[in-house]
Amino acid sequence: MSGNITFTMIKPKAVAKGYMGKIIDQIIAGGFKIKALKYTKLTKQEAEQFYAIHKERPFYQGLTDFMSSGPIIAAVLEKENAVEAYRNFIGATNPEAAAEGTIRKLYGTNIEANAVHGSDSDENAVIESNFYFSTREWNY
Ligand code: IDP
Ligand code: MG
Repeated sequence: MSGNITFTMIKPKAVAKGYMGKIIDQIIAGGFKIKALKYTKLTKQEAEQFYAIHKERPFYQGLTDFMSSGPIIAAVLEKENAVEAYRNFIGATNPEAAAEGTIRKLYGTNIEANAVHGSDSDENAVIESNFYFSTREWNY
């Protein structure tokens, strides 16, 4: 089961620009099934906890300020080989380097405000899903 799920967020800038409907449409059209979905906002402390793995990186303060700056969409997605499939689907971290037609290329503003998050491993997909949702909300 865990090999078939990934976790995503639509980041504050993309929500603020009104792209959430278009991005959700693209995710569904890409064959990802939505298992759980939430419109919410992170506190600075929650953003720091979510991105704790990056706390030594120079962009950590800016990233966690940004991620707590406005509402986001959190979602658990299901597809075969979901983590790798979704990372390929959304494009490279830097929207300028992302492939044409990908969500980050179409809706990203810059390397920080790159429209969406995607889990980097099956283990982190579970941890990140559990960060936002109770197990019964996504693991059914
Ligand atoms: P990923 O989202 O493609 O997995 P990570 O390296 O895990 O990329 O970085 C997490 C997030 O941190 C990125 O999605 C982006 O929002 C932000 N980020 C990564 N590198 C930079 C940078 O060099 N400057 C500013 N923000 C960055
Ligand atoms: Mg990452």
